[in-house]
Amino acid sequence: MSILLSLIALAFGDFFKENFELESKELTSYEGEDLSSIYDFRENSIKGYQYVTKETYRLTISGLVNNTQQFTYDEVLNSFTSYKKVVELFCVEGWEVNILWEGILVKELLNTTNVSTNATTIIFHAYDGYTTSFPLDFIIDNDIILAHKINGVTLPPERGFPFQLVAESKWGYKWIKWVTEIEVSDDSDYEGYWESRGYSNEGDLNKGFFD
Ligand SMILES: Nc1nc2c(c(=O)[nH]1)N[C@H]1C(S)=C(S)[C@@H](COP(=O)(O)O)O[C@H]1N2
Ligand SMILES: [Mo]
Repeated sequence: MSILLSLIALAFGDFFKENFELESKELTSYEGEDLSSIYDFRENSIKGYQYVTKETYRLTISGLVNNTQQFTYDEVLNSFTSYKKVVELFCVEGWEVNILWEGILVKELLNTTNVSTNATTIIFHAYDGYTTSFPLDFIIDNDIILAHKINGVTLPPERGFPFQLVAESKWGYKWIKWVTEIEVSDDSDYEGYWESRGYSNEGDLNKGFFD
């Protein structure tokens, strides 16, 4: 039976593509550059889609900081400047999407906490238990953003609402969705969900994705 269903899915291709609802029409190009669609992502999250409630959601910044911070969704959007970037996401499974992202600078979030001088690493945690990490310098030097919009619309739950990290120049598994916590750490050897299962901790696009 499942073989039959797979054959039908193969035959119909896009017919079976997920089609969740967006708050408005997504952009198809930006400053002359063609964009992929929000529907071009393939879904392979470790625990499937996560539905985060905006009202009870908090973004926590913790670890090696002098003041731990907690922000509501609206506080994040209203207290920090948003920036736009067109960045391509490449999954190790061999697909990619070129997307207009809009979000706030992670370093501006960190600046509210007074980061300890011995911090080296930023560990991101998500609603589904997923984690990934980066050198602190990577986050600061590349103006890495936490996106709340994708192709001009609010991230739908299926795409990581409320926030997805735009880990430019890194493989897709570093682009953590449904971010709940940003932990400042001195553990440079920390390994996230896929990293602890054999994928490169550096996760650089211009290198292989296995360690
Ligand atoms: N919280 C969380 N973030 C995640 C993942 C996940 O399973 N959970 N999967 C990662 C992977 S492997 C990729 S390629 C990108 C995009 O995956 P998507 O198409 O499933 O959104 O999200 C990344 N972020
Ligand atoms: Mo992926």
